[in-house]
Amino acid sequence: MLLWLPWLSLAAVAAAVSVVRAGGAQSDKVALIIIDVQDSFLPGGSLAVDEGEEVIPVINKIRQDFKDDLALVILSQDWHCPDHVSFASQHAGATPLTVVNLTYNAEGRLCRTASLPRHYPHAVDCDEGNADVTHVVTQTLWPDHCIQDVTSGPTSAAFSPALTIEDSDIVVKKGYRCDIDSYSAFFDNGGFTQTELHSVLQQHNVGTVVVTGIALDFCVFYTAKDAHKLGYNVITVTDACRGSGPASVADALRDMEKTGIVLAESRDLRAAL
Ligand code: VGL
Ligand code: ZN
Repeated sequence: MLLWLPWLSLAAVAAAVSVVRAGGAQSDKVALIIIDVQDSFLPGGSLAVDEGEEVIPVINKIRQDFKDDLALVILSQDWHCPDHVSFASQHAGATPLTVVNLTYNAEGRLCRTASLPRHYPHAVDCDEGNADVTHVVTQTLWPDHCIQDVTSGPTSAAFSPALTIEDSDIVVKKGYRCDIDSYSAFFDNGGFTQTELHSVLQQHNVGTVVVTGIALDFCVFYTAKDAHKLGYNVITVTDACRGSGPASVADALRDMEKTGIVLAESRDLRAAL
């Protein structure tokens, strides 16, 4: 059985799409990426991030201050089925933050596993003896959150009403496959499916992405890392992000910095661009 770590699979996908590192005359535009500023991650939400709401005025100000510099603004939207495989509610005996291994076959289909309901509609029968199982993805289980089309209550997927959104903004949904989670706004956690984000950025000749939002140690982190792997210059605006805990936030910041991602406070963003 091949151990399929998100990093390895994403590196493979990145190589396959063969992107040239940004910086040429063509790809000199800047995009603002706002990660998951949605009700479920804000106060009253089922997966509320401490001080998550404090990113909103900072992001709104960046939009305002840099309106002549931003070629486009992208909002990612975590967008899960009501019985999404990442929900602890779908796994017998599990509580949120339990970690499980999910297995996938060569076609990227989720294999039936003991903790899921017997007739779980998003899994297929795999035969490990036949080497059917080719990918193992480590999954942290979460409370139900960001459920498709839910617009109020703790599991709402709606963007915060306090967030500035304009008609020209592009919304990129992620995590919409019921059988695999997606922290990054580019690829799911198994590297099976790609969102439209990369092609949208390419169409707009974007070379630099400014990454903001929540959670810094999950979706912001994985999005920034994938953007870097795909060849973009990446700036993560630290005061425009909040994360789930101090230790994992510190780890994520250290990892991003080591990778070559620029960490900047919003007041220093002009100099970092
Ligand atoms: C996120 C956990 C599960 C995030 C999304 O936006 O960081 N975290 N789904
Ligand atoms: Zn999610």
